[in-house]
Amino acid sequence: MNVSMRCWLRVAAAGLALSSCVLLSDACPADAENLARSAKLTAARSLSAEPYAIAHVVDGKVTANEDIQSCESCWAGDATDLRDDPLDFVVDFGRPRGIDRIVVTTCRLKNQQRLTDFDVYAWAGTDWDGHQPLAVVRRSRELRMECRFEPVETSKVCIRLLDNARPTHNFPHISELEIFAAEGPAGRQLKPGGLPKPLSELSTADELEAEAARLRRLLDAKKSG
Ligand SMILES: [Ca+2]
Repeated sequence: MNVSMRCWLRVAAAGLALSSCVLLSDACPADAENLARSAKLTAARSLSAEPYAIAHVVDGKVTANEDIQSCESCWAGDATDLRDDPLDFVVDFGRPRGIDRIVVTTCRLKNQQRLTDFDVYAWAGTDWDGHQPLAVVRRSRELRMECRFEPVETSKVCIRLLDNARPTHNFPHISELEIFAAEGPAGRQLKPGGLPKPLSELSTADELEAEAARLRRLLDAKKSG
């Protein structure tokens, strides 16, 4: 792997603090149904300890601490560096649902926010729509990250965890996960195409150049827009 190229790609990707996600601090309506509660939850990699069971992300309990040595009512990922190998957290509704809002709440341990960067993708019938994430969050300092997006109809979403504030960029935590039904009809047609390859899987010069070119285009569009 070309280390300098990977570093450049990381910096370029970090600069793409896209505005597709609006972080809000207001609470969700009390009567809104959290679709994640009845969904099948699957994480690609998890910390193998009962206190961090995946069911904790939908138990309605948000971690109250700010800086302690353990995080109650959370799920946690493993020791892999998220920057090289993003961790996919999949929420499968079992049938198509119209959605337009997701709330991901993390926690802070040892004064390190345990999730700061993630993308959200929708399933497009036969594969993920990797072309256009539903939401993009970068360098968040909010523990409760609420994202609204154009309504889509999908049977599952993938939350791709990309980074946190730990120096070793691992052990991401989710304290609570909420996904809400859209009030209106779907306004965007999803297109299957697959999730973007993580940097660790870009092995050839052509793949690295293609990713660099993609990021340059996105950077140029952001600077001009
Ligand atoms: Ca919880």
